[in-house]
Amino acid sequence: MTIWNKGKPIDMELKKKMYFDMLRIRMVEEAIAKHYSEQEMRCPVHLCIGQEAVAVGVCANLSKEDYVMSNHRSHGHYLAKGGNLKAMLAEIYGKATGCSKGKGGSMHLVDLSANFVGATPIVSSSIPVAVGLAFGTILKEKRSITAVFFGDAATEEGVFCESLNFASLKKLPIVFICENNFYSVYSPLFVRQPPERDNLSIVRAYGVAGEKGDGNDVLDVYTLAQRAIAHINQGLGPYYLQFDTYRWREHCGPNYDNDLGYRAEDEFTTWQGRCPIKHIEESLKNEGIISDSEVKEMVKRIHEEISEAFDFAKSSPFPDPKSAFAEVYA
Ligand SMILES: Cc1ncc(C[n+]2csc(CCOP(=O)(O)OP(=O)(O)O)c2C)c(N)n1
Repeated sequence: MTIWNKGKPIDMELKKKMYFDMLRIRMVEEAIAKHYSEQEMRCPVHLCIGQEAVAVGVCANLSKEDYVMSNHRSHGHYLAKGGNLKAMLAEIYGKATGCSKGKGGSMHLVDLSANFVGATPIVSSSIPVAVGLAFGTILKEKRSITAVFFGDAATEEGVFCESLNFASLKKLPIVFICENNFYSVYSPLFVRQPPERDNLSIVRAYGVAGEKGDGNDVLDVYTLAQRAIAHINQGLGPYYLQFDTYRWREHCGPNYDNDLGYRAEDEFTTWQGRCPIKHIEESLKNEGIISDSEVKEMVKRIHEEISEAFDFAKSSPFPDPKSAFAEVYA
C-alpha cells in the first residue's frame, strides 16, 4: 500500500503556523462581529470563536488535494483549508465576487480551488455528501482524503449512522470530525442524549475506529488527526474524531447570549479561560519559539489583510439578478 500525505512532524515552524492560522480565524470573525451591525451582511453568521483549534489542527494535516466539507459554522474550516478570505467576505456580503458568487452567504461557502467542496446548514446533511465524495475519490483512483466537520447535534441524525455504515463497508478514506461544543442552539447534551450514550461505542459498532481529544489544544488535535490519516493511509478505512470545545458567542449572530440563561456563567468563563489561542501562545512563548514583537507583527499583518478583504467585499458588485437561477441545484 502506498503511503501518501504522511503528515508533518510537530516542529517549531508548524506550531507557529498553527498559532498564526488560529489567530487569523479569530481576528476575521471578530471583524465580522464588529461589522455585522452595519446591516450590510444580510445573511446569518455562525461564528466559531473559541473553536479555532479543531479546524486548524485537522487541516494542518491535509494537503491541497484533500477535500473538506463543513456545516453552518464553517468560516474556520474554510480558512484553515486555504479558502480565499476576500472571496469568503464577499460571499457573506452577497457579492458577485464571493466564493459562491454571492448566492450562498455564510452557510454555503464553496471554494473548489482549495478543495473546500462546501458547507450545508441542514444539520448532518454534509456527512453523506462527504461520504459520496470519498467514494468518488476511490472510483477515480485519486489519493485524496475527505474530512467532514460537524457538531454534536449532527450525530443524533439517522444519516450519521447510515454514513458510518457505508464508509466502513467500502473502507473509504474519510475522517469524520465532531466538534462537541455541548449545545445544539440552546439545548445542552443532557436533554438530547441519554447519559450512557458514547459516540465512540456507536462508531465502533459500525467498524469505524475513533478517538476523543481536547478541542482547545491544537497540538492534541493535530496529533489525533495525524493518527487518523495514518490509519486511512494504511487502507484501514474511515476514522472518527470527537473534540470537546466551546463556542463563545451566540449560536447564530455576533453577540454574546449568556444573559438568556441556557448556560451557566461559570461554565462560560471556565471555557474562556481555556482559550485555544492563548493556550498555544503561552506555550510558544515559554519555549522561546515566539516573542511579543513577533505576535504584534502577526496581528498587524492580519489586520491589514482583513481590512483589504473588507474593502474588497464592500466595494464588489452584487450579482446580476438574471444569474439568480444559474448554477442552482435542487
Ligand atoms: C435537520 C435540521 N434540524 C434543525 C436545524 C436548525 N439548526 C440549525 S443549527 C442547529 C444546531 C446544530 O448543533 P450542532 O450540530 O451541535 O452544531 P453547533 O451549532 O453546536 O456548532 C439546529 C438545530 C437544521 N438546520 N437542520
